[in-house]
Amino acid sequence: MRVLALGFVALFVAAPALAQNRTIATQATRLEIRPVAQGLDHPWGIAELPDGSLLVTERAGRLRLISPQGQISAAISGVLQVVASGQGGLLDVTLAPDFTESRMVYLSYSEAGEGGAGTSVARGKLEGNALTNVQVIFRQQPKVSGPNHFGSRVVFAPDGKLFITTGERFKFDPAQDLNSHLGKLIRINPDGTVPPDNPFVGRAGAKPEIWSYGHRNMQGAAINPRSGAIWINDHGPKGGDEINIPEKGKNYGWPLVSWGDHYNGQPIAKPPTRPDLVDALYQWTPVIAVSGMTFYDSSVVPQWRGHAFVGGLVYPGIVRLILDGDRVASEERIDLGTRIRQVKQAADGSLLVLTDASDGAVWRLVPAK
Ligand SMILES: [Ca+2]
Repeated sequence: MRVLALGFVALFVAAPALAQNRTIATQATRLEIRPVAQGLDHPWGIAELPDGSLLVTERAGRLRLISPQGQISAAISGVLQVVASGQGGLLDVTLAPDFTESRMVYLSYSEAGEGGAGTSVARGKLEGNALTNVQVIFRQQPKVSGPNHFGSRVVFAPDGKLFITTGERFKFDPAQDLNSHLGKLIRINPDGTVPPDNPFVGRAGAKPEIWSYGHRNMQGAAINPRSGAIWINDHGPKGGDEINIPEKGKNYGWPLVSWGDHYNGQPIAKPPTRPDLVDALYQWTPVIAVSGMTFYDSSVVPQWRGHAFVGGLVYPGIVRLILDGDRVASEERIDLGTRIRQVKQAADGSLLVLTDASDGAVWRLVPAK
């Protein structure tokens, strides 16, 4: 026990002094914003361990463990080399559903290789302050030049399959090319093999890992606990951020159609959808610049139960999507005063958010007493 306790202390470095708690008004409840940790360089992904500690990625390529008391560990060893440029770097972190036994952690990141860079996913076993037996289970092909549109979230479905959101690397047309992983929702087994019931298995000239296509840059995804389906959010161009519930084999339209227009002012064909494509479930014009996503399934704030939350980068806060089944009935904007990279419900019914800054923070949002 003594050795373990010493090891635990050695794991954590000194934490900077935290900002003060503050409270804000929302429709359901007054919310207290409690800083948990700060001094993180563009934190991107967060996963809560069974003991209440938090794994957080920093986009520059570091994975940190944050104790329940807010102490930040030294960088965890074993994380693979990332391309930390533009929107690329170390991105999402997700625990295996059997983490308590397996200690397996999944990381998405931008990886260099022939042609440039692409989104990859690796997994490894968390042992103390190290990831061991690290193995790459997915590599987006082809790798291309440029620092934009890597996606990416990594989400386990209730059936144990792994969804990986990607981006089209700011290359537009490849989102429609089934022989490319760019702009696709990927579905694989946790070991990287392809489930035989994926929609394009056995089709010549198509990548078998593809679940759905015609996506632009999906930086948020979550499983709706009521339906078991994956929901994603996708950055639109100038206008047209989207929410979709991607179905097997379907085409979500980018860049053939969009609710927005190209940044250079060039219009995109209207109407924003057509019969052979799936229209967005919900869209924002002007954009909020969607980041992460979570579903709220706790009784701590009963008015939020069954609703989704989406982070905003341009809109500085989180948006509550008030759902009626699979329809977005309305939204509530909760201004947090800064760019938000991820929002995730914690086991205790609070919301954890990551601020997007070079001095980024983890905040916990709880009903004020
Ligand atoms: Ca679309």
